[in-house]
Order: sequence, then structure tokens, then C-alpha cells
Amino acid sequence: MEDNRVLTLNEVVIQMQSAFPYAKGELSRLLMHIGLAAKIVHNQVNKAGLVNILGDAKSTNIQGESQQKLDVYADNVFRKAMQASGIICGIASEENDEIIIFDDDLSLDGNYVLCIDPLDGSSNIDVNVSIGTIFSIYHRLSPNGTKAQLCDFLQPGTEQVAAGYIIYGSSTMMVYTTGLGATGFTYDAAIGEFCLSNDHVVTPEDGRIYSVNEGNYIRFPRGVKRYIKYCQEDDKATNRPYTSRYIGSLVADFHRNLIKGGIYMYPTTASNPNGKLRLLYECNPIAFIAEQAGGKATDGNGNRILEIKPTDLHQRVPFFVGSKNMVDKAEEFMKEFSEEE
Ligand code: AHM
Ligand code: MG
Repeated sequence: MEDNRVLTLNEVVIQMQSAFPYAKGELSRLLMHIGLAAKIVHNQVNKAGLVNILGDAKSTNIQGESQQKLDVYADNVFRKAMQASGIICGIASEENDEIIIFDDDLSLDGNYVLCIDPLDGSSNIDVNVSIGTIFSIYHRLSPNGTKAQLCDFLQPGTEQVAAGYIIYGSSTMMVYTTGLGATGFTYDAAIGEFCLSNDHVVTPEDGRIYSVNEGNYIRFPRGVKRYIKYCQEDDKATNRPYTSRYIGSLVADFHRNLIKGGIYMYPTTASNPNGKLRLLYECNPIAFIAEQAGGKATDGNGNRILEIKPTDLHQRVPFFVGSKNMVDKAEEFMKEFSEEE
């Protein structure tokens, strides 16, 4: 009988193991641990309304039990999974001001550190809109056997050995890269496995979707304003006007554009003079995947996101990501109109 069964996440990472840059099987195991944590979070996200888990982290529910907000819950799940893996010596999480150092004997020997946004799109959590987890893995710089240090985390995105996201949407998906292209898996709850669904993700070079919070329009840089107007102009030759789509959940907005072709922008604004998104937890991993799928990610001023040297754990950067030709066009407008400001 012909075997046309789909491959699971664990099977694929084992198959790819020999091609990993640090091929001791550690990275494969790590991705499996991330997959396991993602399943636990998926489960909780899906029954969030039922178990009354939504709400303030400090409040108690109707039974008098203390409630845990989903983002705090996700942070705990990933933290425990990473410590249990014994491969990770520390974590930087969007949920915590400082790095978390694992100082048990096993973890001190761990070769990797993890940067994570455990549940991104927090404003969408309580209203049943897609949310996501974003992660990024680096080889540590500090000596093995010692405690993780800040310098392990402040590496440019070019040093990522793996990165990915999980989207908890109409289905739950995981997309990751180890620098050998981007691969997508869809969660099959019936068998409790992430199954290979997008073998080699390639994003269109051109797209017709632009995603930006236009409520901030007045305080956008002139280049962004002009680019938005360009997107809205009528021009058959270039397939304009483009269509505007904005969920307000980076993973969901990025994932849609990755598949269909589009640009996502979070430029500087009045309330966020450096942009809103975080270099370590959001921009670097998403930029890595975008590039691996043939797309592009910059800060809008000609700087490749992955080459920015971080100086601070929670550093923010303006973010322009998506189809290569669309990011190039937005950059053109940014350059042309920057002098006028
Ligand atoms: P969060 O980390 O607090 O959830 O914020 C990040 C989110 C992104 O998912 C999303 O793209 C962006 O913030 C939306 O911001 P805004 O509501 O200002 O448009
Ligand atoms: Mg976030």
C-alpha cells in the first residue's frame, strides 16, 4: 500500500538534522520542545472562553481561583519547556524586564539562548482574533557551563540559528526556519501533531496588500504617507489600488502577506518615536523568515533589520517587511521624502 501519510514536525526536524549548522541533534530537540509548548498553548487558547481564563492576571475568577492571563500562561509554558529541554541556558521574553537565567546543572551546559514573544497581539486575546508566538534562537557567546549573560541575547539577527512563529488562528500553524528556507506545519488536533503543510514557503515578489495602522497616519513620516497614497492610486498597469488589510496581530498580518504577497509596516509614530515593535522578539525572527521565503525586511531607512546590532533587550525599531518589490518601493518613498521633514 502506498504510504502517503503526511510528515510530522518531529519527523521533518530529524530528517533535516544533518544539515543544521550545529549538528548534534540539539537544535532538532529544541524545535520539538517548542512544538510541544505550542500544543499546550494552542489547547488553552482554544478553550480560553470556556475556562474563564481571560482577564486580568491579578484578578480572581468566579470560583475564587486566581486567573492567569493567556500571555502570562504562555510565557510560563514556554519557559518551563525550555528549561526542561536542558539545551537552553537562558531566555529573554517580552513579558519580563530582565533575562531569565536557568542555573540548574543541565541548563548551564545548554548551548543556546531563546528570545520569545510568548503571545503577541495582546489587544486581540480577549476578542477571539488570531494571536501568535514568535521565537528566535541564538548560539550562546558566553562560555558553556557558566550562567547566560546579556551579551548572549544582544546579537544581530544575522546570528539567529533558528526562528519561527506559531499562529493560533482558524487553524494553528507553525512556520520556522533554520536558514535553509522556511517550512510550515499545520496542527492536526485529531492526532496531536504539527503536520508538514508548506514544504518550502516562497513569498510573491510583488503583492497587492498593504498593512499598516492608518489611525496613526497624521504622525507617520512623509515617505510612509506618500507610499500609502501610492498604494491607493488607480493604475491598471501596476494593479493598483492595492487592498488594505490590518488585523493588529503581527503574526497574523505577516503570515497572510507571506502567503498572498504584501507589505506590513510599523513606522515611527508620535507615541512610538522608534516604532512599536521589538527588535529581539518580533522583528528579527519575522525578518529571518521573510528573507528565507524570498522577502525583505528593513527599518524603512535602508537598513536591513537582521544587521542591526541590538543595544537593549527591549529595543524597538520601525519595521517594513514583506514582498521584496513592495518593501523596495516603500523605501524609495522614504528616501525621496526624508529631506522634506
Ligand atoms: P504586543 O506585543 O503588545 O501584543 O504588541 C505588538 C502588536 C503586534 O502584534 C501588532 O502588529 C501591533 O502591536 C499592533 O499595534 P497597533 O495596535 O498600535 O496597531
Ligand atoms: Mg508583541
